[in-house]
Amino acid sequence: MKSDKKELVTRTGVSFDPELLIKFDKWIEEKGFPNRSEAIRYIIREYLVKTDIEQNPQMEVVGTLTYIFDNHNFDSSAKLTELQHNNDNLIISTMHAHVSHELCLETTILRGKYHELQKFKDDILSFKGVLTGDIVIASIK
Ligand code: NI
Repeated sequence: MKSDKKELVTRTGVSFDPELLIKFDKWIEEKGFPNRSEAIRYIIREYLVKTDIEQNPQMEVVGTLTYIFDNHNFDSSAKLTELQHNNDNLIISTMHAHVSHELCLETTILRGKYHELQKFKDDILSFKGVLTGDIVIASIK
């Protein structure tokens, strides 16, 4: 059954200097937001969630860690696999792609406490042969 209850919103005004507003409108257009309100809400939500997670390292989160490594310059891919096995409590799934003759890309879906995911990220990204990578984390509360 559809609810007749309307979502309440509060209107507020934001002052911009013209230069910042031009840049913001350009960004809004590039990203495809339908209007400034949607863009501002998105930015605030992102910021609040990020701040909340960073201030609560024990918070249960989900995320993906994506990294590229040089398969030739790798002292042992077995060590990387061992590192993954040692963190099997965090790893939901891993996908591996051979992106070129030398390079491999892996994306790992993770679930655990924020600080555990950060530690895993640091362990992987500091590994010999890993060239670049990043983690995306989201709250699940
Ligand atoms: Ni590969």
